[in-house]
Amino acid sequence: MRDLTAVKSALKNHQIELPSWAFGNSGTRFKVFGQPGVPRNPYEKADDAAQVHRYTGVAPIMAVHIPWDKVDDYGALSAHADGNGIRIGAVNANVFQDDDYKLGSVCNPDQKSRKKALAHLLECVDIMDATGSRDLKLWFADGTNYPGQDDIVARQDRLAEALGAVYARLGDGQRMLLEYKLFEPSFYTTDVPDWGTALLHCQALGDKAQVVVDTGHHAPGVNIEFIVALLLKSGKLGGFDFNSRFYADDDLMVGAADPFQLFRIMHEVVKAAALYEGQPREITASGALAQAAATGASRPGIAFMLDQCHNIEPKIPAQIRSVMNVQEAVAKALLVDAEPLREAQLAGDVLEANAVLMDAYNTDVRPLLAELREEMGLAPDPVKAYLASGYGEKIVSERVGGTAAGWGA
Ligand code: RM4
Ligand code: MN
Repeated sequence: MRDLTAVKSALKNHQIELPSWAFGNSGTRFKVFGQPGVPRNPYEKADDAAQVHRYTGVAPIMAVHIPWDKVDDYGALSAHADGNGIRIGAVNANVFQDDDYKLGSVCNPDQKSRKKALAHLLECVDIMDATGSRDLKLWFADGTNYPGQDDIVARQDRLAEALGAVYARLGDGQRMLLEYKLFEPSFYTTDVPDWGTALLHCQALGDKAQVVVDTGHHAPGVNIEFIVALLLKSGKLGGFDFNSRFYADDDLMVGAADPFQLFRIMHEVVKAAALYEGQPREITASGALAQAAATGASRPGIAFMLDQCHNIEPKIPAQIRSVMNVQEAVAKALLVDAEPLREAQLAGDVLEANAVLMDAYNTDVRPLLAELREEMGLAPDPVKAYLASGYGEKIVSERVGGTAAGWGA
């Protein structure tokens, strides 16, 4: 797509979802370095998330994590977000921080622990009803540390049973997104370690169950865009948790470690016309999605979420930077000249096909994005505009007393 008006319009429609937990304190198992002015409750997290949207114009959604974001009145939280120009997004369940989950949550050999975990997952759907959220995001820390510790297949059966019960509870327009992760905290087996396992469960469940790809949850060197392409083709890509990693699940700012990988991922998304719900299809690819597009069947929107922690950098500008990094990758992906690329591919012209792709990647899209922001009535440099706003100083002086929110609290 080289028509710049179309590129800009796609960029305006593409929305990014922010994690509430990115605004609280976080760290490693060695040390959490507290930052002054961090939110003390979910309402203040929504205030901070709204700042990111205010300066980028494309991040009007904040995901919540339960119980970290537990409030008495979710309708009130939703209204508070709404009053700030954003809305509550995915509800992230947390079945990994309770003593009862030492041997797992829904896969635990002990039925009492399994029941407790399931009750929490169902409670998260109640919260979705109150907040109007579309997505329930499920990540399980379940697994084992030693060979023989538990039966791999029995654990899968327990997982399927719990997922089935949650699925049955989903209302119209609600989805469950199943997230996989290679290892950690378990070191021998993980019960949802990869996209194959997640896909099998989602396929068995039905249309409302989809896979979420956290970019930090793979072994080094895994070709993530391949996974993305196949999930898109099968209509089973529900969303992303974007972040960067150098070694394991580092949760650094997306696009910081490997902007080229992010571009390659977004290239697959753009090819599938999946940047936003109802995106017109520019080129016809093969497979289920192309057929769906041809018959006018609507594709469910993909959730483009960030899942990051800002341990040493200031949090709000780091989220703004992350949104900008995603936008840059999307802009470059939109600039890929689809027709010449396809011609080169069909002609077997290896070098030309690669050159077409690299040409888009090597384009400096920052002027285009600055122009886009000005068209949207925003400052061309969101980080600079935020820093000049005085909001950072304001929260440091206002948020005194109380307990700072943190990852895990
Ligand atoms: C997990 C997973 C989940 C996120 C938590 C905080 O590793 O990525 O998506 O909710 O971390
Ligand atoms: Mn994640």
